[in-house]
Amino acid sequence: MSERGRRSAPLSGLQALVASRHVTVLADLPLIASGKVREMYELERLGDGQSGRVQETLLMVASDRISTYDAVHPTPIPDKGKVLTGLSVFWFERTAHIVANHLISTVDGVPEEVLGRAMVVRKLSMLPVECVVRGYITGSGWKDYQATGSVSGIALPDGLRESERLPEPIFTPSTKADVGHDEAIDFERAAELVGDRALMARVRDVSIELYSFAAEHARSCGVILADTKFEFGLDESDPAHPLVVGDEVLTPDSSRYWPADGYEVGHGQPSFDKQYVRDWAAGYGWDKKPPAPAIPDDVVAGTRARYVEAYERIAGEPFRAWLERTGATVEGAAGGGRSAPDGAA
Ligand code: Q0N
Repeated sequence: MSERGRRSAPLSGLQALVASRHVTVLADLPLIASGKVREMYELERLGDGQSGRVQETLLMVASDRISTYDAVHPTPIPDKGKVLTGLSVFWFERTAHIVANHLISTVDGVPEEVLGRAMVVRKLSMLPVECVVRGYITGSGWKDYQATGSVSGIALPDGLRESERLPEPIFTPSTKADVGHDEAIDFERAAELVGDRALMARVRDVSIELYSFAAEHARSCGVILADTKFEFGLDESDPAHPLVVGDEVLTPDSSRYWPADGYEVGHGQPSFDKQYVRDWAAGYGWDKKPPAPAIPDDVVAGTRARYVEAYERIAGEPFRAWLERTGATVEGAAGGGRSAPDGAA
């Protein structure tokens, strides 16, 4: 095909996705789900030599895409996918005493080109509800409270002000809408959708425990975890621990993190990670409707620094340590070098 023909040929659906959305195509791996920011690929069945069981596995890959106001910007934030994967793994490792999780490995079975931003995970039967826990009254919870005095059927005290800490964390599930916004539901509706009220009660209790554990840790790092969302699944091949938390956990994309410094009740709080983009977009005059505008270099750099700061504050180690443990390539390195092992020149 001529140069000209190649350029003018219509893109296939997959090529268009890759070109316009910074989606990584991994050779041979079937893409089974593509979200705003992450992709899920099917992997080979992992044979377990010990037990003779086979485990179905997936590869979850976090991109550097960023969304604000539900729209994905055309400009990626370098290393964002690695920061979010590193944070998710940090929390998976520290919350395994609360509930089992789907993480298998961030090294074995991960293709080189996505090292640092991918996880091999167990394939689960996902529950059809999003498990939101709120410790502060903000966002859609604040709207619902103002309209009804309740959130997800939970009556709250009178006179709460925007961004105020709740007397105790509340479980406010929602349904996974295919298009548009998730719909808030109460516990009973969630139990109906899941088809097992006792299981849903366990999911609620575990969600609140995960939130409380993480919020306490975050607070000690100068960060408020206002709310967060979990997705759970069942692993029928593990009868001792069938309930498993999946997806990403306690990342800035699945949570609202606020700087504790400057926290003030009575108005919305700045986002720890996305505030530079939101402030810039407001000044730029974007109407918050898609398509989202390209982000200028200085705002990209400031936002990248905030993600790295979030990692370092919460994980308590240099971001470089994550890159080194996973053998990730360093974006900044000329020619895309591997991160140097400890002690290497
Ligand atoms: C799964 N999602 C929705 C875009 C979609 N461990 C698992 N097993 C089976 N299915 C899923 C998981 C997980 N996690 C979850 N789609 C499939 C959320 N996202 C995840 C990232 O990619």
